[in-house]
Amino acid sequence: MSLFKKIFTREKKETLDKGLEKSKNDFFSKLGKAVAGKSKVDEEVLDDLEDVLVSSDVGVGTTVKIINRIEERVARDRFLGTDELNKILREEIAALMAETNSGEATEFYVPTDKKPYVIMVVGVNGVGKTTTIGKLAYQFKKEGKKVVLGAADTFRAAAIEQLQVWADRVDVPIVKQRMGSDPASVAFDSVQSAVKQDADVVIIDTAGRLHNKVNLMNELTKVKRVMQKVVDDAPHEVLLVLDGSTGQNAFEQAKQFTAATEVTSLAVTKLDGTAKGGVVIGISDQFQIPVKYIGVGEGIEDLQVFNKYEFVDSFFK
Ligand SMILES: Nc1nc2c(ncn2[C@@H]2O[C@H](COP(=O)(O)OP(=O)(O)OP(=O)(O)O)[C@@H](O)[C@H]2O)c(=O)[nH]1
Ligand SMILES: [Mg+2]
Repeated sequence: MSLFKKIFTREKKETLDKGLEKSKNDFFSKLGKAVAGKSKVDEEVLDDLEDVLVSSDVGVGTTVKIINRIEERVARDRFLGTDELNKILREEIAALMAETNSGEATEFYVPTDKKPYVIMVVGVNGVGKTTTIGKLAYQFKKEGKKVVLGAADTFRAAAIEQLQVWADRVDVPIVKQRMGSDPASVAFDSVQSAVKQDADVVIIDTAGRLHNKVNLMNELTKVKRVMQKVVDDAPHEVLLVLDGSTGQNAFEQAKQFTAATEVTSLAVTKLDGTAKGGVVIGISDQFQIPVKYIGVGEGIEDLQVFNKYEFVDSFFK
């Protein structure tokens, strides 16, 4: 590993540690209260632990799995001290996460067998789609990739301007039309432009706000269909962005989107400044679709490739 890589990895870890600070403080303070004055992990401690996990946005389904695992350990070992609970939780959550599809990668990566690799970014309004696209473009460019952005959120003039700001900041080309124009037409132009420029990756922004959910899903389907006229297996990735700070709402959105349209990867944003970071554990466990990226701040460097081992390590440090 080069010296640069080592420094970068340490910085990544520090950003993650800092981003998860609130979630960790909140979780361990609740856990501390749950075991206060108790030396043994018993039925009551497990009940309280269940409440702590649920109220930390891990989600009911995943919480039940974690509690079951710990119950098995309690049954196996005759005496389990509350002083060991932290270590046990860490081990059981790590074991549970190891079984998920999420978080195997450690670095930003664009597959080279698809050129251009087409990423369509979806999600409800305000979750961090445009910001995530800007941060991704920055990372891909840093890897030496040729990136094109497509402003297919034509619902608001400000949405196009915001993507333009990111395109300028990262210094990558953007394809756009006027506000109110057909998003599918912008997506078509974007993919076509990427092909002409021999780009490695094209990232398409879409609107999250439409008159209703059915309209939104229909439009996303149309955007997909139209870009297939240029690259027949596009989009190669449909990235659903979820706002981690909304906790259980993020869960709900993931459920609704994955039921209505094909989603192939997830990004969970705004993990900094929230106590709901546990939602990443639940989302990784409950969905077959991998969590690929996490947002840990508003800055250009504040998007990380989600790695479950690093995440658990940071959470229980
Ligand atoms: N703290 C923090 N803020 C974030 C993060 N990601 C995005 N944001 C902020 O969230 C707000 C909304 O982000 P956008 O990228 O505009 O979200 P969007 O999904 O494109 O929103 P619409 O275009 O309105 O649908 C902005 O103020 C971003 O700076 C993150 O990881 N951490
Ligand atoms: Mg946007």
